[in-house]
Amino acid sequence: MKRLIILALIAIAFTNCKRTETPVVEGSETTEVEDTYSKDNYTKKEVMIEMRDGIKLHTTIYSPKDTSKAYPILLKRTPYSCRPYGEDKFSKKVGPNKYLMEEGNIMVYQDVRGRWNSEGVYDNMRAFIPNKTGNQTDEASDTYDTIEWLINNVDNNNGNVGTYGISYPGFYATYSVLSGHPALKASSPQACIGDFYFDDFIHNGAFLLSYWRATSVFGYMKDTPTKEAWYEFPDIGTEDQYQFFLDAGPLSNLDTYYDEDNVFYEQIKTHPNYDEFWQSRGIIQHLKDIKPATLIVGGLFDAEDLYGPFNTYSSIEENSDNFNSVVFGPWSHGDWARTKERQVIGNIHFGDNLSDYFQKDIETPFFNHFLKGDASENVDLPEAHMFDTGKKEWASFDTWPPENTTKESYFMQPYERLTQQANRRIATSDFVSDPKKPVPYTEDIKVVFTPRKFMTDDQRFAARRPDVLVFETEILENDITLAGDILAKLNVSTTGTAADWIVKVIDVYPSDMETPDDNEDVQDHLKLSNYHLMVRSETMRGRFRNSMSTPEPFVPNQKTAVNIELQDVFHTFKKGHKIQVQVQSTFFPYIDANPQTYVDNIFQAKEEDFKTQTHKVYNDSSIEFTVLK
Ligand code: PG9
Repeated sequence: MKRLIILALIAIAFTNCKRTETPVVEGSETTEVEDTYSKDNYTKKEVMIEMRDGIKLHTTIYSPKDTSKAYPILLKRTPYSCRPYGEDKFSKKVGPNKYLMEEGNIMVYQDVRGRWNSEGVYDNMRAFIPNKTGNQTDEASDTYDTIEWLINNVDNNNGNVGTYGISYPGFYATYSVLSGHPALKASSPQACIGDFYFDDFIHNGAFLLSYWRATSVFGYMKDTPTKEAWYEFPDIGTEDQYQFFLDAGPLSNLDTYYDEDNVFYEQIKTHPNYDEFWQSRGIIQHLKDIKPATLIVGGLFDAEDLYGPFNTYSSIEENSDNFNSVVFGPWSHGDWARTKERQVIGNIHFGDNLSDYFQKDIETPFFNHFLKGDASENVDLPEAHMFDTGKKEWASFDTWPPENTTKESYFMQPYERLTQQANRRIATSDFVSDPKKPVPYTEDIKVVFTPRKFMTDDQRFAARRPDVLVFETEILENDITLAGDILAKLNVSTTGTAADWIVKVIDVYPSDMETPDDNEDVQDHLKLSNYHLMVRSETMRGRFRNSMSTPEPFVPNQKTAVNIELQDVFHTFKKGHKIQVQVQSTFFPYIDANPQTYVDNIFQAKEEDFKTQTHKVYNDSSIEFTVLK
């Protein structure tokens, strides 16, 4: 009865909940000027560049006032706006970093088709058309037409163009290398989305409920160019998003917030499987025979886009002969473009001036070499520059993953043991999974635009729940360094016909680990003693265990293989630490709760489909690490 009253109250609350204020969206680095450097040293022009099909795209051009020399063009195409609009209003920072700004480059920003002050119709992760005919367009042709106009109309350019961007802008940077324009010599896709079925909104078929509000930013289409936001975040009337989503129950109860005008959310709901809708929008498949030099950048604790940068780098590396390099640091989403000195994520301090080092000693030399220097000479940059998040130091490799690695398996044994030998006697570790009492993905209940900080959260709160299985090594007698991907090979059963499986890899700090008195990073209720640092996690919606496109129910109580690939790590588990693996079936509200009863489309599941089930993990389940020799 209580739930019915709650649902009734929610239904009443939903009807007229629209937040009126215009949210400033993540990723829009352009802000009103405080620092006058850009205004003092750059001129600003705003133009509408016509594409081959007649659609005009808003383009903002910042040119150095010093016209004594020619400059490359650094282009960022974005869905997040070219704000501030107006030729008399300057962004505080122009370009990828302050070094490139102060050296002088022509910095260009463009609203992509269908966004903000550009004309046209937006399409999320617009599909690349390899053999366009006539006036057919995609983001590659829009990039080509834009570069062609810039090269021929912007004064003082040296004929060389670079592209860059973080996250969605990173996707457009990746897309740019498919344009084929000869002036495009270098591109730096950073935290670049590769495929929305594995980045951001969905992970291996599980919908990221934590992104539900963000669908409003990309779902509502505008019909005319605008310099003001046309979308609104729903006002959920609380700061406790765990409780909000828990009380909402089945996803269909959220439909009162969005009507069919939220085109993107409608698409997510009607394409639960990895079908042609999603497959056609993935860009990784097209990254072959790439000509411009590429610098792929990511954060090892990036909660939004890990699949994208790792697979963008590896696909280009396998299928092209260009200069292709990769940098992954101890960063969350976009940290490397910021200027904070202390690099801290959650409770963990990784070092100082790491972003500035990247901007000054990697990103700036990369663009200078290929856009200003003699690109025929070898650039003095490593193929792979990676940060060991356990040792907290950089290392360079000739390849990524490194060649000198081996695969080592650890088995999930009863009594919470993780061992390199599997016990021959079959046994299971069991837990009861209640979708109405889901495991929180973090202790932080606050409403977020998208999850970020949780990637280094302490996992003791989860380890102490009966619906989270824990498997842990003895205290390590030697360091062990993981350098590459991780593969969880679960053998499971459930009393139900559907289940999600989440695997977390955790670095357990020693119990005598001290928390420095001046350590303002660690939350008051925590200490680094016995800290359970999450190094990597991943989710698999069990119905997609054999195919992302063809879902299958579980047969109740039948032992079933579920393999989950976790994205690459570079982490040394030091002597005295322990490796811990956690397995659970809810991760809320990071992902939506699985009803644990097989239904064709979970977005249409009913209250009665949600059932408590008992899950088992067999002791021949293992986790395979890529270990640096
Ligand atoms: N990849 C990030 C994102 C995409 C879509 C919704 C929310 C976040 C980003 O572009 O920042």
